[in-house]
Amino acid sequence: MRIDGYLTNVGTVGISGHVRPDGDCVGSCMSMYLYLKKNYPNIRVDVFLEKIPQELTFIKDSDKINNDFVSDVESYDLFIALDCGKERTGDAEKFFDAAKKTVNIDHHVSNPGTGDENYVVPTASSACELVYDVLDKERIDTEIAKAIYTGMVTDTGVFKYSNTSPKTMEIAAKLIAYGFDFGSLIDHVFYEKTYLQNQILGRALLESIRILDGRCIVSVISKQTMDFYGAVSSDLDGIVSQMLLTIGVDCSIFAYETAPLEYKVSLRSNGAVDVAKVAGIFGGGGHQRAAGCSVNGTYHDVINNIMKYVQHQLEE
Ligand SMILES: [Mn+2]
Repeated sequence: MRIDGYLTNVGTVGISGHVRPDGDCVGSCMSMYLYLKKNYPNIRVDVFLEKIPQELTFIKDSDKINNDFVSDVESYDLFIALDCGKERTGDAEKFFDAAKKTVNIDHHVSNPGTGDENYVVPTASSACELVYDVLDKERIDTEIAKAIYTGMVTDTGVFKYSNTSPKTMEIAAKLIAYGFDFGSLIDHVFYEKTYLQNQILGRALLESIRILDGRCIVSVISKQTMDFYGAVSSDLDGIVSQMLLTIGVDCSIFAYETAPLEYKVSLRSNGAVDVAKVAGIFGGGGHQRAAGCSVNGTYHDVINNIMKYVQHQLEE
């Protein structure tokens, strides 16, 4: 697919991604926006997304995103859905439905392709990788390259997850040739934490225990501790992954109290344990190496219950 092929006689373009936008969603929408604004100055382009995470606001023109999903254009000549099918575009779906022509670019295997024209490639690392594919490489600039690179970094966990392919790295190589500070960009969109987040990470690591001959590591944060730091659930992202990076550990379990006798549990594994199976027993789900569930009971009940199933798998 070449996006330039869909822009003849087009005066208005709408763009949207999925609800609760992440790096790939914002990166793909904004790189497409910046490309159209740069190369088609006479086309009106509107991007519709919910409020974006603070760490993505460095992307050029992200302050021009329409957050209230109100537009004086009733029917866009072209509407582009990125990083999702039309059903996940939230309040932008009405614009998609009313558009004269629609294009859907996505990398989710569950998306059958919801546009008049579709470029859905489940083997791609990210929607941003696919946006790079459809743009004319001669007409990309540094700001477009940064936006594309952002989504590739966040969706691959900094080129680490199994969705990272040789093609991903080839595209990333071409993007960094634009000369931006990719080290700072990676720190900013992926590794940086607030002081509060680092403090609560430290607390969780300090109070963790190892069980099953050190093959499993467990930690819990109580509601009282959350309140003490003024932490919300998103401040706990990444704790369970950090715990797994302990030598000798095959499985990490992190629980936090959401209400009295109610815990949200995250599980990670290096492959020795299928944590999706464990989470599934408690009504949760996920992937083999990353899963989650909610469990009721005291902290000790919750951990003992889950450990039974982890132990079972490790002994198999
Ligand atoms: Mn994505």
